[in-house]
Amino acid sequence: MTVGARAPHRHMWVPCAAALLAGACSSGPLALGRLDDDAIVGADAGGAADGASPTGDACEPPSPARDYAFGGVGTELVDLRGGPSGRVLGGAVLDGSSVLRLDGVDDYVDLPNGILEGLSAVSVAVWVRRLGGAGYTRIFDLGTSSVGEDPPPGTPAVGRSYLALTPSTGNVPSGLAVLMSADGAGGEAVALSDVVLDEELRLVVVTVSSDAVSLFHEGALVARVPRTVPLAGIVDENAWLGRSQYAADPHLAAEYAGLRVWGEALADCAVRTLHARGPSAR
Ligand SMILES: [Ca+2]
Ligand SMILES: [Ca+2]
Repeated sequence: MTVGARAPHRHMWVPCAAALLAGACSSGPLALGRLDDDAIVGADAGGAADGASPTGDACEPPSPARDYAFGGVGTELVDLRGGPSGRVLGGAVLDGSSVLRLDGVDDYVDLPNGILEGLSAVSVAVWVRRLGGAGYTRIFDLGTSSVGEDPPPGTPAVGRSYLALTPSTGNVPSGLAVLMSADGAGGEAVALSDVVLDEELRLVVVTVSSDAVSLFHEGALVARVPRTVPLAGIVDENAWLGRSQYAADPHLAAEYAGLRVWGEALADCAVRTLHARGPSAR
């Protein structure tokens, strides 16, 4: 069961007042976020909203808590912030190109446990190039399964608790979506969009505040729903890129060029700044 599946709606403009004042956002046009009418839960639902900072610095992304480097060689995904490394598994390797390619068969990245531990808000930014594949693949999936940590390949398992980002689902609209649950599929809440990832490198950002779950594509807000699942209810012992807690979901074929995590919900405008600067800027 999903909560929040909705019928299609109108477009709306998402203002960037702080960016205009501070000149800190993209020099491009204001972002057009495509939102459902019932997905808007308040002007500051995403955390520190545009215009929230009297000093005009809401557009400047804070330093991330974790910042994984895809420019290495081998199977160790180093955290530039000094935290524990992730491991690249299934045969994929970092080749020094700044891009990690996952084959969509059995490749995935196993990130350290406890990324969500102790957090009441979080943001995850991923620069990813989707290379196709079925629905319900996972750009990331931070959680655990019915058989706990590290189920061997082929072990039947379903998701128990998770914060996950998928390119497509069986919902309407069926595009890029956030899936969040502390109680399996029956307790799943979703933030849906009609964004279909093409085969270009794209920035996708998920923010979870005390009030809302927000989804951004290329700096633009594309979905925002009330947060109904507590972050504290998620056990993140399987923190994966490219692999789902649900064993039946296929692995994702994709290239990754950046992954950052913050222990807070980024302001909408800060997400646009990230997009404008690209994956190599720090
Ligand atoms: Ca492989
Ligand atoms: Ca683990």
